[in-house]
Amino acid sequence: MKIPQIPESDVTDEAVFLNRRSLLRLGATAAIGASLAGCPAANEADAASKEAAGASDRRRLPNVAPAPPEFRVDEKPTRERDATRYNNFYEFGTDKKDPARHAGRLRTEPWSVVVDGEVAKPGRVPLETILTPSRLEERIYRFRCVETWSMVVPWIGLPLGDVLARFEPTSKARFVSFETLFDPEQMPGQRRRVIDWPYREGLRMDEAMHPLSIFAVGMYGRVLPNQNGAPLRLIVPWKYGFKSIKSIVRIHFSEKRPHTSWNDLAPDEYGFYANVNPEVAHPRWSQARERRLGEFRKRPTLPFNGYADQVASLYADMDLRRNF
Ligand SMILES: Nc1nc2c(c(=O)[nH]1)N[C@H]1C(S)=C(S)[C@@H](COP(=O)(O)O)O[C@H]1N2
Ligand SMILES: [Mo]
Repeated sequence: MKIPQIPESDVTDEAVFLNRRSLLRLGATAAIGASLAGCPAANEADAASKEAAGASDRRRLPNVAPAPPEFRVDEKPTRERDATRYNNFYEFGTDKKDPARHAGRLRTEPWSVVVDGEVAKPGRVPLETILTPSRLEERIYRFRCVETWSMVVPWIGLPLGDVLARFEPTSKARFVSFETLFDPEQMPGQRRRVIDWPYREGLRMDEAMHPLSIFAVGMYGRVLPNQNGAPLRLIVPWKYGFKSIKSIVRIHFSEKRPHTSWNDLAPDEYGFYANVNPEVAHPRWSQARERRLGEFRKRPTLPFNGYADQVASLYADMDLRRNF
């Protein structure tokens, strides 16, 4: 096992924390259904050769409503290649290139989501049912990882609030949480316990119901590539990227604040709220600036990732330095 040297370029990496931690543990213990499926690559070699050819075999999503102005940033989208080849999806490995290499083996069809907790209509819901009543919409959002890289992505999805409302949360539901698939056969990164799998994230109900929050099923006009969280992921653009949980199989409503993966791992480094905030530094690096994928120079990070006008009121009575 390699002792993790921390190269300068890696100091903002979420994985650095995990490497330290798993070393410690080692020391201690042993030394739209068919419509969304596109054509998943049969195996990794296949996926790799398609990737090398630069071909996108992902299915184009028809009949997508264009983003209204308040859901469309006026900035050049990141190149699709960059957004789909540089990922965080630890279920497939902790290197940024691992998800694009290995996520081809994830079967995204059939897919269903378990809905439970404080809700009038619990059950196991096929993905098609989640998607059918609404028309898909494009949303062009900034996306800011806590590690300080960022991008601008044309997502395709539907308002999270519309979907959640259909399950009829009870009056006790104050939070909603989400879980990613746990299946080490398909997700080889889960064979190492870098995280207490499954990956979990959660939001306060008012955050989830906010019109900026979406379930994404596509990007750049096509279904999501597996490495970006197919077939169903969260996008909450004013929060750090780790809140935007991928490949969701469970939606749970609760009265109490849920446990969430990164907050459980290192509560002083990754808050539950995780609102993008240039004024609150991560304990190991500043959050004042960020680098867009494909760009060289850094730019200032904006409060709430540039969505302050739309979301700051959600936190009017909170101390955002304490509740970071
Ligand atoms: N299940 C799961 N969801 C996840 C992650 C993960 O490792 N597993 N990484 C998060 C982090 S840290 C970021 S920055 C974004 C990255 O999304 P992208 O690869 O589409 O850019 O996904 C988030 N969702
Ligand atoms: Mo991230």
